[in-house]
Amino acid sequence: MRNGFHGLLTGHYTAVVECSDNLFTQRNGAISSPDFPNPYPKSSDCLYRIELEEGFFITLQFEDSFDVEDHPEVSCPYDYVKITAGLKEFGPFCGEKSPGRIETRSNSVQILFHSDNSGENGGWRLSYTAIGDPCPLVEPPLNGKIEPSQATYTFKDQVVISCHTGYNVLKDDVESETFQIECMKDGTWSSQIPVCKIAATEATIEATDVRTEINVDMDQVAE
Ligand SMILES: [Ca+2]
Repeated sequence: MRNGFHGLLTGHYTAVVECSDNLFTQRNGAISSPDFPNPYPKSSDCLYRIELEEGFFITLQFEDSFDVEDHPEVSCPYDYVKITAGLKEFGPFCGEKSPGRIETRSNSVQILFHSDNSGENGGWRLSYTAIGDPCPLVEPPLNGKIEPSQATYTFKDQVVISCHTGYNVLKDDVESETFQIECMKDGTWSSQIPVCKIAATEATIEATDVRTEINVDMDQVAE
């Protein structure tokens, strides 16, 4: 046990741990207190930022092993984890009960971890994932198929539509072998599904623009 008033005083402690420049931009990741699973350093203010493209929603999952110094009567006066996600705030968290799963519904999350100048506690670790809203299920066109086939498609997922042999993809009066659509952040597809049209029996040979370009920049030829 510790002196009850000890950490309640505002002190001018110098942070001894460099942990305030942590930017995460991947859709999945793991974040922990410094030195985890060993006790975290004293007198630290750590800022971890997760910044993703708008349209993704970040979910945090704290591991069960959670140990941040607390106080039986005062809420997290010594050490704490605080989370800000857009206009929402979660925490402060301390004690030995893991915050568990936090669905922030935000593409931008800041995790602040503060420790005072005493105590020995194991700290915390979380993993995060980010996913966007789902787009409506897509059905392949008649005589065609879509790839990849998934139960759900969410923001950034792409689908390629192609047609069976003897058919071409027809989209906006243009025939092609495949057509790609993407699930957008508002949960709609970038384009409607094209149709599959019977390929013309007479081969239409378009003049191919064959150009031979010799691009030698004489200035850059050595010697
Ligand atoms: Ca402490």
